[in-house]
Amino acid sequence: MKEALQQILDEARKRLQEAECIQDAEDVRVKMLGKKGQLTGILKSMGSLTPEERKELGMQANKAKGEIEAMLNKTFEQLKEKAQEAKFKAEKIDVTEPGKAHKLGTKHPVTITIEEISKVFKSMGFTLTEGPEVETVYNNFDALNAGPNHPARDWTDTFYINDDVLLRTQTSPVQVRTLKAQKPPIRVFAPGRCFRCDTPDATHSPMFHQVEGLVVDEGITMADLKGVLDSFAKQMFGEETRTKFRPHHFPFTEPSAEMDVSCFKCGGKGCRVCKGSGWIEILGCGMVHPSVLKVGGIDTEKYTGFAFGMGVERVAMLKYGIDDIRLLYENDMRFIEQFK
Ligand code: 2NM
Repeated sequence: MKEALQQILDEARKRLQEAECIQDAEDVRVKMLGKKGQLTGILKSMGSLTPEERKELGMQANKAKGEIEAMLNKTFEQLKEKAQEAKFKAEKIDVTEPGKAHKLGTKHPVTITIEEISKVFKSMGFTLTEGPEVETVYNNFDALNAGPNHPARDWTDTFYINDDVLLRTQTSPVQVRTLKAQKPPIRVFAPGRCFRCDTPDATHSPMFHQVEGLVVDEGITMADLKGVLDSFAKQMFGEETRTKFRPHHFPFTEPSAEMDVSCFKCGGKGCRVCKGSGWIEILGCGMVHPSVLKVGGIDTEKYTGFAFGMGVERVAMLKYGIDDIRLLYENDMRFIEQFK
């Protein structure tokens, strides 16, 4: 029995020295001190001994048990520390590692163009205004002198939501809201999304952007219109840019015109961009029709105004040499990333 105890002690010591993880030490504890353990077995078998033998062996067995428990505790401590160290080592942060670079997005060419146009009009004292993309039929058509039978109202060209509500087909309703809300002098521009029920092709998209502008004050004439828009063209396309105004028709202006700019690619000699003409059509404009001013409660004896509107995608396509409007709305990063 004594020898058996010594053997148990030796084995426990040896196995604990070799233990590499907490589970190894736990296995030793179960094997020696567990319910079916070796030392427990010895203690259980002591019933067959004489009282003297039992006393003697009992003391030794308890001593051995104490020793094993002490060794176990020490080993558990050491192994816990070792595990902690390994964990810290694995978690160590190398602050000299190069960081993961996050890819920065780029501005969309339409955004860039709106910002460029806005910068020019802001520099001339215009205030940026915005309005809802879901508009009333009244603000989008009636107030703009496009009467009940005007072709632009055709349901095939317009996204109607119901009889009285639609997706705006132009940003002019923003100007209508401004006319109703403000008193002259008025000097505003309105960039924004517009919607027309067009089948997409190289030059049409059912969603597109416009920038429109409006000036109302005493004594505003066509000369103001020409001066402001000529200055815009020079700031936008280069100081050497020339402009010309051709008569046109819009329901909300009278007289109306379209403005061409001398080709910023060839300077007017004729090239692919201007299709050989030397001129590029950029915007529509005119003196605000008195019936539009009256909608805003403006005294048409005292005040006059001019307005203009341009397609942002068209300007962006001309500036960046993009030949298909659909490229702007396919979200192909290889395309979008080129405009920085
Ligand atoms: C254009 C062309 C000409 C225009 C008119 C107005 C309003 F509301 F003041 F009457 N806003 N925008 C206008 C005039 C728009 O776009 C081609």
